[in-house]
Amino acid sequence: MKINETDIEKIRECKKVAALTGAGISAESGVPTFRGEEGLWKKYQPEELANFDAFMKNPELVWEWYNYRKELIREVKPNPGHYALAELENIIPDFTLITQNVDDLHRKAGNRSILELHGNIMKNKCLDCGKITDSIGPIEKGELPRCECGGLLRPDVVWFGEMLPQDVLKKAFNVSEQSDLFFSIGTSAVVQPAASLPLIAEENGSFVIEINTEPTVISDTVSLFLQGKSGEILPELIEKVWHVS
Ligand code: BJW
Ligand code: ZN
Repeated sequence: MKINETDIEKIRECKKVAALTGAGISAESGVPTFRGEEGLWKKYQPEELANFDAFMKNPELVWEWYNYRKELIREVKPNPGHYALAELENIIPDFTLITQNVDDLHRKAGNRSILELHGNIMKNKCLDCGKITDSIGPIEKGELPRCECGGLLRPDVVWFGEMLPQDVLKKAFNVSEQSDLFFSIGTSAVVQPAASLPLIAEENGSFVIEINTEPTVISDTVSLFLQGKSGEILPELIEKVWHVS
């Protein structure tokens, strides 16, 4: 990891820290990302499955994708990148984790100050009565999950063309704007409005660190781009900056 002493000092001084995470932070736990060849499920682009019209047209297909992911997510564990962010929340009293992920791995790692922008894959919402449930009873093959009112259930996540939870989004904008240190970790930074958060942080004078295995659309403008796996870079960075005797 390439980082100079001036940047280490600057980062150490920061008091208000926010971190935005995307699918890449969970990749080392075995959760596939969305974009790029390896991320695709049965060759579908995320835009083709993660939208309401696709669900209404073919709910079986969309539920098949979610059931596959839910089963996978139930089995996986947080990785050193998640644990590093949980440690950061203990080190920095004013720390907020903003995640686009729906896999709950940050909570499992120990973070408590979490803003979930795109919902949670383990929750479901009834299309008729709006009730949220986190359990679905056993379903016969070929059947769709239904609410106790008989309505069709959908995953309680945010699809393309849908509004993000407004209270959560407002808090995410506020903490990004007020941060003096902002991390953008394992996200391609293309899906709005989450992709605006690093830019808003930067515009307001925050020191923005991006951690990603590949350069993204924001890599050229951030204060520091650290290329590599978040499960390796984050523990190393915490060691260098905050583990000082
Ligand atoms: C590693 C790694 C390792 C790998 N270590 N790194 C303005 C302009 C243009 C379009 C829009 C706009 N505003 C809104 C839109 C439309 C749309 C949008 O942004 N489209 C763009 C694609 C162009 N946005 C929306 O529709 C949003 N809603 C909205 O704006 O509402 C207002 C509105 C309403 C009505 C009309 C108009 C406006 C909603 C977006 C919802 C996104 N939902 C999904 C699915 C969630 C549920 C689920 O999980 O199933 O969210 S799509 C998918 O993408 C998921 C993710 O959270 C999201 C972001 O993906 P992410 O996390 O960045 O993953 P990847 O795969 O893209 O990247 C992984 C990265 O990790 C890569 O860079 C790797 O290199 C890296 N990596 N291993 C570190 N070990
Ligand atoms: Zn219902």
